[in-house]
Amino acid sequence: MLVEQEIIARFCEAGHLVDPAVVSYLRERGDPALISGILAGIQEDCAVILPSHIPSLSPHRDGIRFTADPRLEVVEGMEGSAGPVRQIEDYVSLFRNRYDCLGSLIRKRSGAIPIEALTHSSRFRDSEVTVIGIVIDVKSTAKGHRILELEDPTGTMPVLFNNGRDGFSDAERIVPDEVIGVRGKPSPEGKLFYADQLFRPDVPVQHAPYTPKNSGKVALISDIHIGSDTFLREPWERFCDWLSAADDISYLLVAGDLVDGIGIYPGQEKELTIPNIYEQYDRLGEMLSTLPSELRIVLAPGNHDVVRGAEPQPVIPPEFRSQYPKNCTFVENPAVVSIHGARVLMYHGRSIDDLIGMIPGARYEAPAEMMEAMLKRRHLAPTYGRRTPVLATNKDRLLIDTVPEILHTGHVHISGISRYRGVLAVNAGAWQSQTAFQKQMNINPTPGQAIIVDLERMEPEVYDFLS
Ligand code: D5M
Ligand code: FE
Ligand code: ZN
Repeated sequence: MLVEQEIIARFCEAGHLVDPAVVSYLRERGDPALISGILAGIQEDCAVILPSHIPSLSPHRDGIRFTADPRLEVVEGMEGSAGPVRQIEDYVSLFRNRYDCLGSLIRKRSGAIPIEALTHSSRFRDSEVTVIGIVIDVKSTAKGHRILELEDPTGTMPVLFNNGRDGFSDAERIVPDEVIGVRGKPSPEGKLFYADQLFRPDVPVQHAPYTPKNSGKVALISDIHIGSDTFLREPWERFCDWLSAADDISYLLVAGDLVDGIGIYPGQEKELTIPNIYEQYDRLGEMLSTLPSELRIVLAPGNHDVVRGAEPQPVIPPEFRSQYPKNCTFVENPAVVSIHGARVLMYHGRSIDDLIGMIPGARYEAPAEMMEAMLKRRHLAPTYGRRTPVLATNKDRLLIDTVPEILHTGHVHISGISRYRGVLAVNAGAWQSQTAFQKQMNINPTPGQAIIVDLERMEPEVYDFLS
């Protein structure tokens, strides 16, 4: 086994800094000879050792490109794919599908044995092994260690992470219902598993995002909240004027909460300037009609929209779409759109509220950190049964199956940008000023911003239209 400090020290002695992704790769492999191999192949003046310096990790380009023409294609979450509400038994299939998909991502990096092989036989009692399971429950002990119940298709087992161990801060971030792998040793009677190391499905270290050529720019926004008395009409108009003149922006993506809706919270009617749900959608349609007809607009729903709240949320139904121009495409929440082959995973982001409540140190002011948490877990809403309602479906639609080039969310009304292992994460703020509720909760929005991404360079820029 290799511990973090040891790896950093080896590179430091040789005069190099080392990227955290390389450290976690080397810890997983646990082979000190790999470090010597990397050092042998590196130039002396190389300041930071990156994943690209690891000989066995050449950039991985999967070659899946959807089309060049039409340039925008809905890959997942097209109208009609969300399906109806089904029966309670389907939750078994949902979690089985989650375990199979995410477990196989972990298994690619570390062979694992069934939990039953530990609890029912003494064969592995003295060896270091890996098990993969869904976290059924997780809590801290009186002494500050982390204990969790891990379940795979063969059984369950309590797993202990000692707070004195290397990498304990990752273990503190374990949330219920995520799929993890743990390497360690069972106790002599086989009743408890002492974990040394945690594996998440994660984005591969060697992931190389695709960057399309001559593809222009995309504007990422969210949470317009038409109909609310806090909708910011003037900044919105300034944005529309600017967008109409910006002829290198070919796409506008909206990640949900298109309108404020009706009956979303008690007393909402007092905060509405348009109390009719049809009129709210019509108003937005009229506003979008003023934008250039060549702009491709993609509209996904959020928790304020007219469709069911359980995710995946279906597209806004046709009876609300009569005022929308032809260049609008309605998608589900979540959805994947491919722009010139660059994949944008759009998700409203309701689970960010849940993640902030569970992950130590998480803050509303840094929503992009929660997007990283989603990417590491390869899941948009890992924890079931809190504030994010999830529908029983055969296939877990909230899995991050294919790694996107861009992850685009909203919901918390605070913008944030981050890059994680080549994936650009953008939380796109809102067009609504602070509501009475947010004031009570001490949530300070950053409204009136659009995040523009140059797809060829994959570089984001924030434009502020508030004043
Ligand atoms: O959510 C905007 C933000 O405000 C989001 O972070 C949740 C928080 N919010 C808003 N209303 C509530 C209630 N009733 N409970 C808890 N948190 C809330 P939006 O989806 O735009 O309402
Ligand atoms: Fe919102
Ligand atoms: Zn929302």
